[in-house]
Amino acid sequence: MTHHRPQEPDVAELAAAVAAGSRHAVATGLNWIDDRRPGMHRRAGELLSRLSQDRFAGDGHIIGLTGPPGVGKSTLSAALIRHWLHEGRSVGVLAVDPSSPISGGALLGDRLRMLAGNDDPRVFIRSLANRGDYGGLSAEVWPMSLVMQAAFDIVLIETVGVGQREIDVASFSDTTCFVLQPQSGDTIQFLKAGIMEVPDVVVVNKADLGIAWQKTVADLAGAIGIAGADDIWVPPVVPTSAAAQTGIADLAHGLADHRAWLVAHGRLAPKRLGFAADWVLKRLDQEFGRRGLARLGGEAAVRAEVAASPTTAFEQLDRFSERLGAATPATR
Ligand SMILES: Nc1nc2c(ncn2[C@@H]2O[C@H](COP(=O)(O)OP(=O)(O)O)[C@@H](O)[C@H]2O)c(=O)[nH]1
Ligand SMILES: [Mg+2]
Repeated sequence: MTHHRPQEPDVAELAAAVAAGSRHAVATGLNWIDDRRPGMHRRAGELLSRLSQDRFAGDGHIIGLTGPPGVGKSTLSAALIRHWLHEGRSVGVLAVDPSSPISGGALLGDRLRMLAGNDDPRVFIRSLANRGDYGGLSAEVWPMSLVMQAAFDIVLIETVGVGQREIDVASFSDTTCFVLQPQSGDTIQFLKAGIMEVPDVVVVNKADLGIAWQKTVADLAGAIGIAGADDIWVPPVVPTSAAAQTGIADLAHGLADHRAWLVAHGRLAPKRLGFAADWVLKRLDQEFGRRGLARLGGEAAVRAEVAASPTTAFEQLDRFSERLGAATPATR
């Protein structure tokens, strides 16, 4: 799918409009990232380089909301959006919907739009549906979240987290929030067994359905409860009802607390730098495979170089590609 229009705006103009929070400009920026033709992809890289200069390690909050289908992620997103708007904050949402046989593709974004309304200029919702290509999709989410981060106070990324085909939200979210509903014994076992990575915030939604949530909260706390050392974040377990809109403020506080904790412990900037490296590695792997990576000295060497360089991930990817003597530039 391409979105070329005869008159594309100038990169500097578009970057300024994105930074000013224009939803139209954000939509254009996301289309640029999505556009697979060579010229457009290079322009997307330029846009991102401009946007990342001041916002890359700066403010904003990128939150990944994940969990099995049907637990109430979209309903909860809508409730959170209302909460944040009430606080005077703008919100961008990426609904990552990998044409799941369960949710039936584009439903996720549509449902969210229906729940949250899309007429407030401070809310922007984009659905990534039906791409088919899982790896490609996950590589695009990070640059897209950067565009949205430049425009909005909060970026929320809803993904379906189930099974092995899950998009790794932890590789682009400052804060990863896992949502489940009462009596989710499997998830608790996965956490206990270390099969599932411990999220930063855990939500037990549908607390309106009866008291079973209390046991689920206690079981979860038992499964993830690490004795609170000062340099270890202890994930809060927050009961909510997205339907009855209870616990939403607690959840918003839990998410904000995690971000504040990252900043206080000097972890936010390194974490975001890690996302940049993750993205560079993903793209190198897509285009040059394991061998290409090995020729650059392996993953650790690439990570170290990304961390040490003052330039953006996009320029770095170009340089790595040049070094590999690529016929096709990394920005395609
Ligand atoms: N009783 C109850 N139902 C809820 C709650 N949150 C969501 N639901 C319902 O659960 C179903 C799935 O919700 P949805 O937000 O689409 O879940 P998602 O697939 O995780 O995004 C819908 O029928 C919602 O109305 C809640 O807090 N309580
Ligand atoms: Mg949903």
